[in-house]
Amino acid sequence: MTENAYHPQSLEPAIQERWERDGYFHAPAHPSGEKFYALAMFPYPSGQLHMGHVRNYSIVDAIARYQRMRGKTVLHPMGWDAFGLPAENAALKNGSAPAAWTFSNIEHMRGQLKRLGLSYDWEREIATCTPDYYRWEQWLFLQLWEKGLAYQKLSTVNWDPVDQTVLANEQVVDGRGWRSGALVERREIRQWFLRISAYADELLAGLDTLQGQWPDQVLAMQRNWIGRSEGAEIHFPLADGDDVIKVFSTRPDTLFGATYLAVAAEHPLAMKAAESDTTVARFIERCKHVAVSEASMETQEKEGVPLGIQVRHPLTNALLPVWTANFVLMGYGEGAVMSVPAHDQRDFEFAHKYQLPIRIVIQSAENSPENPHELEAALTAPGQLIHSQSFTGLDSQAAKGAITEALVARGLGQKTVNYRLRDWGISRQRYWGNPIPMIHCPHCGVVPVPEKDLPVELPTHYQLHDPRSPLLDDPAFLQVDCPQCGAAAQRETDTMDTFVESSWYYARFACPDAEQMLDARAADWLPVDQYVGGVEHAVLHLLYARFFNRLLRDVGLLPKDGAHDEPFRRLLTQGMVLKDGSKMSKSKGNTVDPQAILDRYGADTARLFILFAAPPEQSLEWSDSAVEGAHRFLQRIWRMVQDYTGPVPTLAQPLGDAARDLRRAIHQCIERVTLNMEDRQHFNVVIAACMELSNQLARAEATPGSDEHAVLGEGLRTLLLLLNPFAPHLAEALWDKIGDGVTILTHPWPVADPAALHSDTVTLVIQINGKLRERLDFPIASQTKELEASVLAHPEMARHLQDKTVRKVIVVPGRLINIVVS
Ligand code: ANZ
Ligand code: ZN
Repeated sequence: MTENAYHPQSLEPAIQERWERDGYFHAPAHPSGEKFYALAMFPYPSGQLHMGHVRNYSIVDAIARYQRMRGKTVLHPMGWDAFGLPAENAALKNGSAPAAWTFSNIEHMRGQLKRLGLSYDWEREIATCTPDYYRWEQWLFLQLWEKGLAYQKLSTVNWDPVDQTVLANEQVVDGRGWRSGALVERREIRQWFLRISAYADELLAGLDTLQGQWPDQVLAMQRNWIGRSEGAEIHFPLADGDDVIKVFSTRPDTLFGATYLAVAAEHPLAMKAAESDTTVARFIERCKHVAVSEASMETQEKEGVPLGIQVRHPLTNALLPVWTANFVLMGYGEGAVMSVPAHDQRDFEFAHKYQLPIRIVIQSAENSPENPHELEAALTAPGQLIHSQSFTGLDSQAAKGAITEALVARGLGQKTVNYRLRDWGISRQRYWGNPIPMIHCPHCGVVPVPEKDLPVELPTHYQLHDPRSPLLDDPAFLQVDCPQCGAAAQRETDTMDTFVESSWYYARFACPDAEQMLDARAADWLPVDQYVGGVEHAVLHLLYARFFNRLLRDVGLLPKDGAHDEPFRRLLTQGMVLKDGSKMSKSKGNTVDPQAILDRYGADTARLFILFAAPPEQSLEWSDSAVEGAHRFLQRIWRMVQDYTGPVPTLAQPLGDAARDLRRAIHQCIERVTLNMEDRQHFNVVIAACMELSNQLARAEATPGSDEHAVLGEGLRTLLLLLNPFAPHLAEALWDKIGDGVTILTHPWPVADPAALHSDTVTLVIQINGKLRERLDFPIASQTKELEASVLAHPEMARHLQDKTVRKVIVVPGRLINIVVS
């Protein structure tokens, strides 16, 4: 081993020490000049980094380092999404306390991140399970409670009758409790909700401002999730009594085709009918055992039973029967639908199955059928109304408005908008989470914990023996005096969904030590300029964070200036890391431990490989030989720079041909790389361009003192600057040898020199009778006449033109020459 061989195992820690000592990655309290906030979705401290983490953080680190070189003030923080179920599960398994387990994992993973040389401002580190963090969430909860944006309602949970505990969905395996194996029951209990529905319209409109900055697929998923539908609420009076059944319909134009109503099994009228009708009662009971997810609603066999009651059509007064059906969701619209079998496929199938009448009221084509017997499927397209009283002849669009107005005039309906988006249930009956700051008093009901008593600290001393939350059995936590009347009262034992913590951490990073939830620093640093994480967070996390950002604004912690509505200006969703074609996972046993790669090749190789193997948004197939290849590439750069003799001289103009061509290659590379760093973010293309440049540099025959030698020096420096975002340790160490004596970290990103890009020749496409035959170089300043002559005289053209008569030569300047022959 020679003294100056490439030894990343010793080199990288030394460079990291230097970075840390000089504090290069500390962001100032307030940005000076242009700011750039780069953020990766923070990890759950599970214990070990996996390759998905390495990919995520390498992408963001490359961006952060690039932006520093662009002269921006960069904020690049890291922290821990530290509450959650795995800590409880681990505690149950090995008798540790969730807090101790979590903090020791954080210790270990922090070490791994540091070994990767990621340019974090570690002074801003956050762990969400510390009272310093979660107390502000409790504070916000109190504000939301005051505004009516946090509330309680009955909701269903999974109950394990043996372990006597509520189970999270992931603890239910094939309908049984994960530990006890007992059949899980559904129970209704009071739980806490956040009124995200109040922000549905704003969250939807905000998506338009993200167009082009977020992946289209993520925008589409959020739009669907919010699911805005315009339509009408229509009232059908009961034939007996003066009650009405309300339905929501997006097609009021089909009102005259409604032949029956269908209500959900949980609808009050179905429940009432069940009291005296055992068929209805048995049907409702059966529905209870089917999963409530919409997906299974969609695929299950459509079934129903009549309730034995009738309603009047709001415009014809005709009597229609009321059914209960398993495809009607209680949680959507009014929990009831008007069924229009001629124009809705689901209703069509149901009507066929149960012999219910079908009435065609829309004609969508020339010879659209009028007779229901001719129908093989529902006619779902809009069209012209028939058999619809005075509305006959209107088109669907006009009829929607006109029919809704007629309903309004009769007091039997109104225009409405419905959303699929449900309020966010944040209650978890788990221990390792943020306590909801509420008190239950036998006299006053639900009373908020006074602000001065915050935080409600989560006790951390428990040894867990069974899955039941220890908070339920701890009088020291449970018993409290009512803040209103002083009577003995009980604390709320539900904790918050961990998605609450991850909904605002990005804002807290701007002011991690603030004596309030956020201070003025947050407005200066937000929004995050580049957010990067897995596409599995496309809906929940990213929607909740967009919701919270608006809550923070509306409680006065962020400016209402329109520039702070959205938390993440630009989003990149990185692809998965695969091995042998499937996602790396412990259960498949196909993981590669990042630590092993770090130990063997060093951080620069790991990072370079992972960014070279695929564009960031696509999945990446692990390849040992490609890791080797990345390592060899770095070794080669190392050697090239070590072999470069003497200091880099300044360029003396004019350059000889070879030197000029080499210099052009260098500056073309700068152009190409910069474009890909900025807009496309295809770092694999960037690295490929650097590899190509390194080949060109390696071919240069540069004797010291020659102009080519000087250009080679410029080339090697440029290469280090371009590679710095990807292999920062190597770049920094080699910069010591051929750089400018100042760290490469803040060295300005190279700019392509237009004079170097300039070429004296231009390449033209040569066609014969319109067919491509050659590409030839000509002096750039040639006139059309000169070109005509030189192309015909060109030695390469002789074989194309022999035995032919040239009829005409057409020159398109700068592009092509077409020679017409016969
Ligand atoms: C009559 C009708 C006629 C309908 C027609 C559609 C087509 P989106 O677009 O998803 O909002 N619906 C309303 N509430 C429902 C519930 N709780 N469970 C199941 N289905 C329900 O869907 C709105 C349509 O879904 C509504 O418009 C209603 O059926 C049905 F030719 O009303 B429609
Ligand atoms: Zn009280």
